[in-house]
Amino acid sequence: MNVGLIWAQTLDGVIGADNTIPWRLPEDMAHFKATTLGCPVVMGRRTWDALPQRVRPLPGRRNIVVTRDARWAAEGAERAGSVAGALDLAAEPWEQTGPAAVWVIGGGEIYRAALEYATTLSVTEVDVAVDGDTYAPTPDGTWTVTEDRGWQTSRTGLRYRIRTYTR
Ligand code: VY7
Repeated sequence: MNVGLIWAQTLDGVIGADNTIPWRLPEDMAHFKATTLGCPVVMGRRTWDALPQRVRPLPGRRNIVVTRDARWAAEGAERAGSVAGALDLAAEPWEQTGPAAVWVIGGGEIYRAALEYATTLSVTEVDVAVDGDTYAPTPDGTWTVTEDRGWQTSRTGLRYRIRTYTR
């Protein structure tokens, strides 16, 4: 099973501020949905809490939430005590066969713990300057950019590009 990480960041690497994403980019949300639909998604408990109630759980995907709190439970979510445990859960066969890929969808603490298991990174770079408190990991020399759709302009006016790293 391939393990992918998917995030959107500013050029400085900011992914969040006060448990929210400090910009609006509908094209990136569409990319996120198209990429993750049908695959299990792994997220931290803070990211789960940050999802709007109307999209919680994210529809059409197994939602696996990482928390150290053994008593935590939420409708539509499965709990795991660690990222490794979440990836084990995600690998279990769902219908006939196991999933081709699992996507780790955040946040910062979970990306850092999951990076060692990952073979794919989908990184949306947003040309915006915002103050943040949560940062993306920096891909090291083991990663190469294997897809780059180039800079685009959102209908919101923000410039962004979506790149894929593999190793
Ligand atoms: C998370 C939402 C947040 C706020 C409002 C709506 C990349 C993104 C994430 C996470 C963007 C989100 C949503 C969007 C997805 C819809 C449901 C509504 C769906 C990430 N590159 N971008 N993110 N939803 N991890 N990586 O917007 O969700 O998928 O069904």
